[in-house]
Amino acid sequence: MLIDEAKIIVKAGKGGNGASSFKRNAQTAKGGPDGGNGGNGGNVYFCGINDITALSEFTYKKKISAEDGIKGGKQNLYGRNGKDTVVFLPIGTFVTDLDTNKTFEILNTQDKILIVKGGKGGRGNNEFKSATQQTPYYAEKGLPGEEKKLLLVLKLIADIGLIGLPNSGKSSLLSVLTRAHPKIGDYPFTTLEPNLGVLSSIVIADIPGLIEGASDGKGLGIKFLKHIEKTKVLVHCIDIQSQDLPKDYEIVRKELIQYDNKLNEKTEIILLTKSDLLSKKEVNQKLKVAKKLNYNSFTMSIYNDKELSSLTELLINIK
Ligand SMILES: Nc1nc2c(ncn2[C@@H]2O[C@H](COP(=O)(O)OP(=O)(O)OP(=O)(O)O)[C@@H](O)[C@H]2O)c(=O)[nH]1
Ligand SMILES: [Mg+2]
Repeated sequence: MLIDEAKIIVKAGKGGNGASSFKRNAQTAKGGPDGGNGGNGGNVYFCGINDITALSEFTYKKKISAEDGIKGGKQNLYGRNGKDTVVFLPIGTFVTDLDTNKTFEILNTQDKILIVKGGKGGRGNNEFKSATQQTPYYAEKGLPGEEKKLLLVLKLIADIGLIGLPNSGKSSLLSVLTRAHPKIGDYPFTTLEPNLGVLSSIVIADIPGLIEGASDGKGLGIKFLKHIEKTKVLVHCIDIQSQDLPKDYEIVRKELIQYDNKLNEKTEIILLTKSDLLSKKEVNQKLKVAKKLNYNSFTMSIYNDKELSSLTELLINIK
């Protein structure tokens, strides 16, 4: 199951305490202060990774922390800094700070983004020695590390999104256009999570089918629509056997718009699928009806090589 959302707590390491001690050895019975400084707490960084499954790490692990700094020691021994933690998130993940509501996106694999900073280590008593105070006992405590509550939401990065009612042939289309092997079945809701495929460097996303009321949570709801927010083109699949093409078309359009009005502005093509199941005459009649809804309408059968190569060409050039 593709994990595309997670709520986590990220905590940086606490600074190590400074030490309070005085030099004592066989030669020195009452030496000066020699308490070393504590190390800084480790930071937590986020980095992008080309792995859409990377959020699955947070199914059980809800708290990410970096190591605390080590406390200072006698003989001016410095505590070492706590180790940093680097967390890898899929490119396209939106990170929202739940306290400030600020959001940013993980865009690439190069940047190492500081999320929470470790606390500063405390100074040892040696650092508090002065002309007037030769024997300070005081040593600083290490400061706490920053902590944030974050919401991670992955929005898949795809160029083309396949949408439509359940059973309209979306996954079948993905499997013939690309090398992806999504599950295909002659029943609704075969697809339970998004699938991605690549057609000569164009990424195509196949999402679970939508039904009337999806925006109110019916069927699998509209939570997968976030994965087509970034696409440039929507391929709206409608089973050519539909008894009421305009109605089936509108059901899906309505849910899209209810989710986000911006989806209304995307380039859309209608694909009347399973064209092999009707006579040529019936196919042409249906195509006429579809063209009234959207002039960019085509017919398609996964068993028809000619239609398949025209569609391939169209999708490659539409980008
Ligand atoms: N005859 C014929 N059958 C097709 C064609 N395309 C898909 N099918 C069949 O239609 C049924 C549904 O196909 P899927 O690709 O699983 O449909 P889907 O839109 O992904 O369905 P959900 O994941 O449930 O939303 C399967 O039985 C397919 O074999 C086609 O071009 N011709
Ligand atoms: Mg499917």
